[in-house]
Amino acid sequence: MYAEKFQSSLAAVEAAREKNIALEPVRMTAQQKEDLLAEFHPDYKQGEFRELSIGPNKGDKVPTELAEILQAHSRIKASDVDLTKPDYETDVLIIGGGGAGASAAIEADEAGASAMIVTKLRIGDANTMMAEGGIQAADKPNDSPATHFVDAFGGGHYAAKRELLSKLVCDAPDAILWLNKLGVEFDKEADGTMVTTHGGGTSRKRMHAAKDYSGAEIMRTLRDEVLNRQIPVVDFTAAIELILDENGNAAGAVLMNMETKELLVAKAKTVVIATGGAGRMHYQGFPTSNHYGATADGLVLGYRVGAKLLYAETLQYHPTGAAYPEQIYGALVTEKVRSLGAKLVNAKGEVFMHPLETRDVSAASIIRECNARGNGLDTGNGLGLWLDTPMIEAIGGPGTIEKRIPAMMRMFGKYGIDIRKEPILVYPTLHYQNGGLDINVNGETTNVKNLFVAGEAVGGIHGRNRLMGNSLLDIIVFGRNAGINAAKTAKDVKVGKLTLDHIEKFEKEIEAAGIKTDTVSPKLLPNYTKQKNI
Ligand code: MEZ
Repeated sequence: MYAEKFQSSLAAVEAAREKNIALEPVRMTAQQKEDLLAEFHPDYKQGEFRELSIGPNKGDKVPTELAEILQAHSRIKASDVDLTKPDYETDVLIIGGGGAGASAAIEADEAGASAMIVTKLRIGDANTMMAEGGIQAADKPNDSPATHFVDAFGGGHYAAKRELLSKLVCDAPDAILWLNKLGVEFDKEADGTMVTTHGGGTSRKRMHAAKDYSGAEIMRTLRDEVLNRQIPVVDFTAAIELILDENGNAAGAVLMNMETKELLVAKAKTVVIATGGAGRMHYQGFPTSNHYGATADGLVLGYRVGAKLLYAETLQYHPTGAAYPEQIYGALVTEKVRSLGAKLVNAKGEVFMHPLETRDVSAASIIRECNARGNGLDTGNGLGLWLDTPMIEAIGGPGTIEKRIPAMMRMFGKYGIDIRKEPILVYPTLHYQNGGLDINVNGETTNVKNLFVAGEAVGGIHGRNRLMGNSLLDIIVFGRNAGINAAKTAKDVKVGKLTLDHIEKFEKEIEAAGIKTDTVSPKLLPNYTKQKNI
């Protein structure tokens, strides 16, 4: 049920629906996209970025909020912990309990290494769980990894590291088989063929899904596998500092019990950072679709020991975050809604763009439309415009929404909005960190040995913009890859004397650069109170 103030606009949307369904919106030209992004995409707002004064990316610009935590004090001094008596010893230490961390743990275990997961919340409390629309893989006869590569490379503005993107698309069909074998209940036709759909920027239907809770279904399966294998999981325990050995190689982490604040030492032959994204940094004041723990911790941990970042200045604003009602402000409205036929419509009931442009272009287009006088609506939370969900039933027939996107129907249904009959209000929401730590094709950071990274904490796989469904894919492909290579590397590693000397070195850099800050990092949890540094 919508408030009175929306009724005349709703009537306009309804009146135009039949005509809008038949409409074939034209795609933008490359030049139109460039101009649009430069004027309206948040990544292009120069005033929102700050140059780093210290560390391996000194001189690079990153979001102001990220600069603040990258150039912050450690939560500890080296003298706070006794490195000679580790509380845990393992071959492969995996920091993060989402899809990438779980995949790494399963493969490290499979390779015969001892693996251990530490996570500041619980295993599965991660962005993987929040992913809805699906996972890409070119496994149909009309498709190929080469075509998948071309789509993703173009969508990412030709900036992806080619060897990483190539691995992503070539390993994708096997990733689907692996998940299917582990027990993921993908949507299938009666004959067992996987149901696949389009996403923004895909030239073939290659989105595999479990309705619109694909991430939850994948995470459920991975978590079961980790637990069945009896891989140790230390939950409610955050990694707050990496430990190096005397040779400068990664050799473990200082952990902090989230409740008691007790400090613990984990010694390892190799370390995998799989800490996920950064939506809870709320860059530029945006709401987020991300999990509560998405605070860019891995970037801080890696940066402080000298690991380089790649494209840390590029973020993804998912075009369709819920803009109304307030209780779900910023929550993800899956792109699958548009894959199934819903179009974006302004306050006057006009279609203003092709619904499946790539995400950065779609988000910028929505922002432009909302800013144009009379075309956006004041939702009470900010601006928004309509995503005309009843089109889905008109195109696919009654029952399509309940069958294909039941989570969306439930989410809005709780607030009295029946998306089969009424459109929904949307606006871009902070969704994904395109950039992250720079890795090679084995998943190891390019400049700190024995330090691996997987999942959203990696930069460079997708370039400067990611296509839908390539993130669930990358956590599997690069999670598995990191687990396999971290286990293999661990076989030959002799860990030297453990040190935390980098903490003091970093402090000196802060001082020498004249940085005045009270901030400590990693942030670990968002701060929705007036207190500082919780
Ligand atoms: O890849 C994603 O971010 C994704 C599948 C999101 C969605 O719209 O469902």
